[in-house]
Amino acid sequence: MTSSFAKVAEYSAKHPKPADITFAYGTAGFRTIGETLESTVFRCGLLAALRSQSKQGRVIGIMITASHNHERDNGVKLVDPMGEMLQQSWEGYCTEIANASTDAQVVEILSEIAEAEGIDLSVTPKVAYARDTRPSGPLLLSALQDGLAAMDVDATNYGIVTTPQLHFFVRCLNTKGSPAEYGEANEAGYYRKYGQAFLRLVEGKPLPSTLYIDAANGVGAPQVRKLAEAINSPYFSIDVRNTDTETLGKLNIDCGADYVKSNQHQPRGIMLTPSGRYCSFDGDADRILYYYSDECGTFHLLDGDKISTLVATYLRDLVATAGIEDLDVGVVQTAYANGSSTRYIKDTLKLHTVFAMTGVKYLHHEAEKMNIGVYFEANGHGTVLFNASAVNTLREFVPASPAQAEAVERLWALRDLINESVGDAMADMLLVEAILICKGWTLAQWDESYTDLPSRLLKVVVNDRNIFKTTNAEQTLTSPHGLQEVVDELTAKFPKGRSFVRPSGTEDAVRVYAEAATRGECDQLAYSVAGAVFDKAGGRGERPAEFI
Ligand code: NG1
Ligand code: ZN
Repeated sequence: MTSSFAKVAEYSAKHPKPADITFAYGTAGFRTIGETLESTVFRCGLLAALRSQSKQGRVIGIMITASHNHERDNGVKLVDPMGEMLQQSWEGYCTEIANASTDAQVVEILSEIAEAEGIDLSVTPKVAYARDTRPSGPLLLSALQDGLAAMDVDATNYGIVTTPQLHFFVRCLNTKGSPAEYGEANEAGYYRKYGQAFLRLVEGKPLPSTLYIDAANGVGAPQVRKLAEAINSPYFSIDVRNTDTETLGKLNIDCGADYVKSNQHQPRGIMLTPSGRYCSFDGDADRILYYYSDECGTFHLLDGDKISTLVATYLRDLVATAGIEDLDVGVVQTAYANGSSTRYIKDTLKLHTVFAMTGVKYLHHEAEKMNIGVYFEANGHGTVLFNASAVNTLREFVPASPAQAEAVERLWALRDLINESVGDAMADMLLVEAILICKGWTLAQWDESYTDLPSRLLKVVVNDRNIFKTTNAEQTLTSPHGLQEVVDELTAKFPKGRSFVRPSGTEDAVRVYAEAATRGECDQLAYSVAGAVFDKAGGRGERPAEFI
C-alpha cells in the first residue's frame, strides 16, 4: 500500500457501501436517493484529491446537488480546473471506486489509478466544494470531508451556493495571477464581476419592468437576492418567489424550470399578468427559462432554444456592426431543440449549427470548436464560449469608427457577463436582461422570432434501460432490435413529425420526445411511440396513457 493512502481504509470503514446498489457516474455525476450516497461522496473526495495531484495540485471542485430532481435525491460531481465538467476518462474511475465492495479495494483502486496516470503523490491536493439546500446535504458533506481528510487535502468549503458559482470559484482559483484570470474566488467576487458587466451594457438605456423570479425553493433564492443587493440598480428590479429553502418537501415541487418546461405552465406562487416578465431557475440554479402570458391569458414559454437564438442574433449583429469579418458565431443544440428553432438558426439567421449529445459537457466541447459558440439545451441549461482565436481577433481588431469601437466594447462586456465555465441561471438571466434592455424588447417581441412546433417529452419506466443504445446524436436507436423502425413508421404518419427515444443519463427511465405540426398530432405521436417502447422493451408500471 502506498503510504499516501495510509488513512484511507480507516476512514472508508466509516462510510460502507450499501451492498445492493450499483452506482454509475452519469451525465451529471452520481445521482440517486440522497441517503444511499454516503460512501460514494466519501470516495469522490478521495478521487478529487488524486485528480488534483494529477493536475500538479490545481484545484478540483466537488458539488453536492441533484439539481431539478426530487428533494429526497442527491448527487455529486467533480469539476475540472477550468470549471468545466470532469474529463470523461475519469468518469470510469469514479464508477469503479464507487462500486468497490471493501475498504481494501478502495485503496487498491486508488493505487492503480495513481500508477496508471503516473501521479506524483507528493503533490498537495487542493479541492473546493459546496452543496445545495437538500436535507441530505449535511450528511453527505461530512462524508466528503472525511474523504478529503483521509487524503490530507488542502480544502475550501464554499458552503451553500449554486452549482455554477462553485464552477466559477474553481476557475478563479486556478487562473489567479495568470493572463486568463477569471475573477475573485468568492461570492462577492462573483456578484461584482457579473453585476458590473451587466451595468456596463445597460447604463443609459430605458429601465425595464420588474422581473419575477421563481427560485424553485432552492439555493438560487438567497443567491439571486445577494446578486440584486450587489447590483443595487433599478436596471435589476426583481421579485423573487418560491424562496422557501427551509420547509421540507418544497424544493422543485410545482415550481422550478423543469416543472415549467414539462408542464408548459407557470409555477405555483406566480400569477401571470399580461406584460409581466417571469423566469424560473431550477433547484441548483444552472437552468433558466422565461415565460409570459398574452392578453388572452395564453401561456408562452421562452426556453433554452429561444435564449440561444436571442443571444446568437445579438452577438452576430454586434460582430457585423464592429466590422470584424473573421469571427463566426455558431450554435450548438441537442436533439431536444425545437425543430422550428433549428430551422430559424439555419434559414433566417444563417448561422452554423450542430447537434451534440444530451448533457452540457457534449455541447461545451462542440462550442469550443467555434469562434463564438452559443450552446443551450432546450431545458434552459447553457452558456456562450469565446475561443482563444476569437479573443485574439477581438484584441487585435482596430475599429475604424466610434460605432465599431462601441460594438467591440459591448462584445467584451458580453464576454464578461457570461459564465464560460458552465451554464448559469443567474449569469444567463443578466445576459438576457441586458439584451432585452438594449433592444427595448418585451418578452412578446422576443418571442416573435419564430413559433415553436408543439412538442411533448414523456418518460417510460422499463426493466432495463441499458438495452437502449443510440447513434446520430441520440436520435436513432440501434437497440432494442426493430424498435427504431416502429418509431420511424409512427413518425411518418404526421406532418412535421419528429420523434426519438433515448435512455436517460440521470434517471432510471427512457425518454420519448415528439414534435409535430399540431398539438393533437404531437401528443398522438408521443404517446404512440411511448406505448411502443413500453410494449416492446419491457415497460414497467403503468403503460403511458393512450392519447384519445
Ligand atoms: P437525461 O436524464 O440524460 O435526459 C437530463 C436532461 C439533460 C441534462 C441532464 C443533466 C432533458 C431531456 N434531459 O438528462 O438535458 O440537463 O439532465 O441535468 O432535459
Ligand atoms: Zn440544475
